[in-house]
Amino acid sequence: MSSYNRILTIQDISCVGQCSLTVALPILSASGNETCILPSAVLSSHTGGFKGYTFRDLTDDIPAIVKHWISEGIDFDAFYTGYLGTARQVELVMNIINSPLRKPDSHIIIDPAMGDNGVFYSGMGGEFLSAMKRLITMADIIIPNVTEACMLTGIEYRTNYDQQYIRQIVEGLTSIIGDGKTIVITGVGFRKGETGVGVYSDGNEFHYPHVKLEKNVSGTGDIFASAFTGALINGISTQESACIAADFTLAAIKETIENPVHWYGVKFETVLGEYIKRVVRN
Ligand code: PXL
Repeated sequence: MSSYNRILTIQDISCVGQCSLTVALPILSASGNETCILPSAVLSSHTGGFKGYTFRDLTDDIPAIVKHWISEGIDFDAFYTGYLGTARQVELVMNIINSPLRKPDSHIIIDPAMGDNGVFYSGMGGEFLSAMKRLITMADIIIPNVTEACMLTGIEYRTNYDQQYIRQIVEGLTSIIGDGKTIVITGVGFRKGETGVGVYSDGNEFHYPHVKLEKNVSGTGDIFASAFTGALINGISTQESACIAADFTLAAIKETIENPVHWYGVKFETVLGEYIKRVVRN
């Protein structure tokens, strides 16, 4: 089933912290695909708990990088975006998706990485949100968590909710991105101690619940989105890709949960072998 695709992933390099590109690159490579990167910024660490991190915005480098690729006739089978540093960068990503780097059948997968637990990540806010609302209209698949889904739709963030609340969010997202798209929402749980992933497309609803482990760290959304993208690109259905990605993320959290020293991320590396067994089907 697997074929070899060229994926472009656009997100930051957080040098320390196991998120964004330091997660996407190994996981997508493990899925058996060529992974090209466009670093949106270089930070000494992620912004979720480290103090005094550095932030080098690479926005000004992006147009020349893209121009070079176009002059070389390079194109990509899939575009997968994660954390982007600024609203202007989001606009540049829209230009990339509209450029000759895209093929008619390229997959466009957008993780609107902006926040968690009801709040924006450090340094993000309204202007960024407006830009992200425009970017997601270009996606085939979006992968928000509940916080990001609420920010995008303007629906109040809640931690206790029922199916109707999630349906309202899905309707709101559909009205932004249009019909015929797939919405994958992470962190959806309807019972105490439960979380999970929801997959919604064209009126179809699928929910894969699993135990909620109390390890709230940056990067789990990136691990999920990268694992999901790798599976999907290998021809696995959106629902099965979501289950594989959820199982992988949970296994990675389990590897780390007992270790307070490893507070900043999760050890996905030690469970990559299990992921490969499920997504590489030659
Ligand atoms: O998607 C998580 C993430 C990625 N990159 C940076 C972050 C975070 C979350 O805090 O700070 C720089």
